[in-house]
Amino acid sequence: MAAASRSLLSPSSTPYVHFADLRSRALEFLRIGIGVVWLVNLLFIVDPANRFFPTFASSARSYASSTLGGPGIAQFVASHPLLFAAGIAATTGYLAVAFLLGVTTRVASIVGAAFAVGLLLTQFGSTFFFPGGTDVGPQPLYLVIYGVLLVGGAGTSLSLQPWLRARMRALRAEGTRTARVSSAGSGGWTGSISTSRALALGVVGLLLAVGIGAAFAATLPASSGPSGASPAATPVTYLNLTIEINATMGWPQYVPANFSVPVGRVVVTITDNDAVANWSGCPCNVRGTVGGIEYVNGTAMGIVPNSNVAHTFNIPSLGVQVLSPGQSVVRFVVDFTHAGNYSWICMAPCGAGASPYGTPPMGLPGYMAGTLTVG
Ligand SMILES: [Cu+2]
Repeated sequence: MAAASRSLLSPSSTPYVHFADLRSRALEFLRIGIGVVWLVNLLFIVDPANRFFPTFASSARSYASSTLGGPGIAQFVASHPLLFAAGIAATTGYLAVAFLLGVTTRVASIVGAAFAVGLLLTQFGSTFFFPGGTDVGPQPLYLVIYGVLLVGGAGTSLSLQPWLRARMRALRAEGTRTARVSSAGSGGWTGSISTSRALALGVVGLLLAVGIGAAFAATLPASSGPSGASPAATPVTYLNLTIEINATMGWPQYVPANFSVPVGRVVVTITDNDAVANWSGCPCNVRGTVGGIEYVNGTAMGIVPNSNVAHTFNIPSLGVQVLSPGQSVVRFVVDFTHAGNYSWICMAPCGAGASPYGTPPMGLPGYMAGTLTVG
């Protein structure tokens, strides 16, 4: 480590950093490891069971509440699902091939780092939030790995690139001498390169990405509608619930507590007339709704501030959780795909006794529990 640090930091060292065999082998395993990560991502994307493409728009929209600088980017991505889903799939495929085979690893490191930064910025609010954190959690680690690969090169002894370069050289040798291309260093693309060349490659890559993206955005139509590209989820039913104080008991209750909806997409509105209530320790992440969000007084939220959560609306068997702040109107969308009777409950400690988790109306049917019939 000390030797490497010296050669990296020494002002008299050349821009080409030379690593010991062991170190370069370690770099290669790092490269192959990140290639395996991208291969797993690619398999997830292409497996129809994961519905990556059909649910892309709503997934993108679910990051609106956690995007640094506002929901604009997530909403733009959600309104161009074809462009961004295809772009992410293509990028994932390229990174898997590049890192696994050791081809154009320098460019792949820059592309991967740009991708990681994009994910970090758009999902910033949920990156360090547990539970409910997303797969964006390891992105800072990935950034470090890309940095190491970019600075150190990714090694060549286990990669396809030297063979490809030899082929290219052989082909070029058959051509004219005027087509000679000078190549700096022995390692070429996978070897160590100077900072200026890495920067130049980065700028070229960025310009290419922006150009291709702009071309796609200009040619592909934006999908319209409040819920993105899910025409299969129609027809839409509207369900209105209120939370009121029962005049006789003085307890809050859902009205109605038992209700029916048809199979399909249901837009639920909960008008919570109960008082404002802090719930410290609230697992306040929205789950099971379209896009993983709810609207509180018109604002999209994936995580609701626990400074005011009076009640929740949970359907445990469907993994649905919606938070209801006091004195607010909550709206969310759920796609019910199967007919049946589903129990719903409120999970917020709203009992009127000394222990609010265990006293009525908490858990009391007709107040903070009931049955939802689908079909
Ligand atoms: Cu409650």
